[in-house]
Amino acid sequence: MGQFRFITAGESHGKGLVAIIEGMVADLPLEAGYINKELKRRQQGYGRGPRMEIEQDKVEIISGVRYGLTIGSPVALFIPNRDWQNWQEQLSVTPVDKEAEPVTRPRPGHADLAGVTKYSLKDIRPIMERASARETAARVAAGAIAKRFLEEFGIVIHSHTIAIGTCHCEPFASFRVTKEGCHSERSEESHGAQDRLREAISINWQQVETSLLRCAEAELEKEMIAAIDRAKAEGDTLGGVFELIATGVPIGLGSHVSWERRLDGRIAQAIMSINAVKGVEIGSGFALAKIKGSQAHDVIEPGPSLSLRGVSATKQSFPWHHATNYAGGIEGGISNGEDIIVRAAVKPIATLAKPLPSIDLRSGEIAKAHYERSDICVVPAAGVIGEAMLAIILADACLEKFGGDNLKETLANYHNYLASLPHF
Ligand code: EPS
Repeated sequence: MGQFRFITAGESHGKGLVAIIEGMVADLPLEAGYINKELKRRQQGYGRGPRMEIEQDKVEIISGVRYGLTIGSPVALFIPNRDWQNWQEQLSVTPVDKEAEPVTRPRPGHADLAGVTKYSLKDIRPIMERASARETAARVAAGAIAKRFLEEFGIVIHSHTIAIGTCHCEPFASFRVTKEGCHSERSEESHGAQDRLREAISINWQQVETSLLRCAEAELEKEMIAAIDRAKAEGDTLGGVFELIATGVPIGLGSHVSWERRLDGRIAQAIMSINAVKGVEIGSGFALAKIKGSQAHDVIEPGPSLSLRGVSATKQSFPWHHATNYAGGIEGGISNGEDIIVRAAVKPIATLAKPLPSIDLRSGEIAKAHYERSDICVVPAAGVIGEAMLAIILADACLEKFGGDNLKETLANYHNYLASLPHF
């Protein structure tokens, strides 16, 4: 743990965002264009506010890369904030003659009240600047390096939106639980389960990438867009659920032996740390609590796995496979060779055009919460941030498992590991 480390700095309307990434091996091909593609993906999504029309996130690689290859030293990244030019007075690093009017009406659901109290400040502005989801641009930049590294192992991470407010589709690896009991694929013919797995793999990711909401279902997307329009008209905001699927993950990342080494725990922490995320599930998650053990676990069957996992299916071919993937690719805190499936619940944005009741901290009197231009819905962007955070955890787990200081060394260790596995 802690092989791939990163830290970010920067305020939402400050000069820019910084990320420093430590622990990446040498000789990984890396170009700013690769990181910029991820930054652009994060800026998309129906329901974003006017700020996204101002920003065109582009990274400058300051260190750690030479002639297009990493050199093993910390990689420092800088993403300028274009909006900074409109905020230079308000966020001046040096003292100014006339300070900006302080923000004193905390927004319920934001870091405002707890933050201003904890840091003993009179102005909420510094809290809202750093609590802003703008910071996630720096995470996506760091995550792009992790993604680039994972590509070398054939690991690919996708995200899609499966719910906006009450508009939702069936999550994959799910159970249909009714009052009469559970109807899992287990009760159907066994190849029914395989069909279901195949379905999960056959999401049209190209369609997701061109969809306004990163949703694979066109009809559902229309309903979601209408729901966002309604929320906007009402001065309100909407949350939702995104799902992450990592394919090609080798068996054996993480460990059952100590709490902090468990891969599912590490993933949950990383995803939960994303602004506005209030719930995380792995595999069938909360639905597993409603059913019996005989229905909940992924039966192990003899025979090679179907060629469902692209690269990994060929690289790690075992004479067994799991009939289903309710565990979401992790058992006992260890990756089990199946796809890793993670879902996260994103609460509605806390900045409301029709503000909630609050108080003015100067007078203690009832007052409407502070309002500034904001987004209506950020679930698609949150999915891209989720990809970055999952990539960071998987890159860390790969570095921990395979070690090495140069990409060649790491990949040689990886291939040796696969060759050394018992094949019964
Ligand atoms: C945010 C408020 C909005 C969002 C911002 C997150 O910014 P502003 O206050 O400048 O209108 O657009 O998100 C981003 C800037 C971003 O890059 O994602 C908030 O309060 O969290």
